Amino acid sequence: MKMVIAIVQDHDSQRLADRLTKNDFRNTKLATTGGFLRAGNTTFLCGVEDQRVDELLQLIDNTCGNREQTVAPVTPMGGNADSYIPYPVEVEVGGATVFVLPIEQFERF
Ligand code: 2BA
Ligand code: 2BA
Repeated sequence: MKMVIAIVQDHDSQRLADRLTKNDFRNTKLATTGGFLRAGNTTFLCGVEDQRVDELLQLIDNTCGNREQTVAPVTPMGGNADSYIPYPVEVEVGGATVFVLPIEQFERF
């Protein structure tokens, strides 16, 4: 058995929770904060049989993997308009940080 710890953006968390449950991956969801940006993110703990680890990682990647998103331009509120981009741009969003740990013992009391 392995413990998969996945840190994902809040934006992806509801979708990931739904898909985990739908695919019978038992999980626990924690509200967490990134140390660098000090912004909220979501951490999933998922204890899973060894043979389903790859399937789980694939599911996380498909749900939270980096993807391109078109962002509409935002009109600058005064100040420096030099960097203003007047057209939609593609930016990279999403992503997941995942750790896979061995479980020494698993009990349910
Ligand atoms: P929940 O996910 O809200 O699950 C509550 C209870 O619902 C579970 O109790 C179990 O009796 C039932 N249940 C959950 N998923 C099920 C499923 N796919 N099919 C049938 N019944 C299901 P517990 O097993 O005592 O778990 C209590 C809490 O411990 C869970 O709350 C979850 O937060 C955590 N947990 C359990 N197994 C986990 C695992 N493998 N990985 C991560 N967290 C786990
Ligand atoms: P990511 O590397 O995708 O990390 C997203 C979040 O995942 C992190 O949020 C943190 O909560 C968690 N995380 C990443 N690596 C971890 C690790 N080794 N152990 C435990 N948790 C980990 P934040 O800390 O707020 O970071 C947000 C983003 O800022 C990072 O995205 C990365 O692109 C950037 N970043 C973080 N630390 C950096 C640094 N020291 N220098 C430059 N950029 C950094």
